[in-house]
Amino acid sequence: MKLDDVKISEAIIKSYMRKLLSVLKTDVAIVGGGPAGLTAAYCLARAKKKVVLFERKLSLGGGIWGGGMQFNEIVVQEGGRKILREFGIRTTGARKGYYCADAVEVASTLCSKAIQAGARVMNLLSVEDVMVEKERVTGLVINWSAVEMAGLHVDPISVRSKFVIDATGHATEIAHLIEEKTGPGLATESGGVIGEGSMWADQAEVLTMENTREIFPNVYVAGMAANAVFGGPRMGPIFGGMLMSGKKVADLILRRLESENLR
Ligand code: 48F
Repeated sequence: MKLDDVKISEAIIKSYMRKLLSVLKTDVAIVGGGPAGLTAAYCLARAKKKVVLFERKLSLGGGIWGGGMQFNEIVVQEGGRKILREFGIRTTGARKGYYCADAVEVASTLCSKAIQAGARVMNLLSVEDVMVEKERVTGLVINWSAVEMAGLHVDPISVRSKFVIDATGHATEIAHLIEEKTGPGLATESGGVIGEGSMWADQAEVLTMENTREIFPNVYVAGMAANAVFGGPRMGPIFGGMLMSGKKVADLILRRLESENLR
């Protein structure tokens, strides 16, 4: 068959537009495609919920790829290893309780499993604001990352979602946006983003799980963003807490969706 260059363009545009139209209204919109966001996307999509994940960068995976200081290996504890196994990702036991996984295998597998489970993953799109109606978040405001990077004066578009997950990592961007726009109404002691503490992996891993919760009506925080919002310490290249936080946030939202359907 003789290839027609314009037909290639037409195929891409039609297919992308179908995908974009399908994410205008979802059950859950996830901001950030690191380990927490991707795990949440996979768990929610597997439960047959309509999920979209927006990622600013070209590649998904957030902080996974570089492992620790560019040694492309990550460490997980027992709980994280169990989740990696569910994804079919291999681990090696360097020492009991400190299991290693190949960072490239982890990033690529989380990404492909989330998409194959049915999550829509939109890379190169940045979330620049939230929609707030009657003191609850009802959706997200998105724009091309290229527009953001170039600082162009181009208005964004909006997507509606029943729930939003801030999985933006250390930057905790959605929580910051909500605080800026609506005042100190977050579910923290100060009502605002407290900010991340210094390195203390042991505490950070425990607190990541505790801090994975709803921080504003309809908005949940997961992964490193959960610690940053509540003032928990940071951690190094240990990723069990990120994976478990992604699973926890999905479970919390699934319960909410279920109870709202029963009403
Ligand atoms: O940073 P990231 O990997 O977050 P995470 O899932 O995991 C944290 C670990 O990687 C590591 C750690 C634990 O060991 O300390 O840092 O909590 O992924 C966050 C992703 O969110 C994207 C960002 O590009 C990154 O890939 N992101 C951030 N803000 C936005 C965004 C935004 N406004 N719109 C779209 N994507």
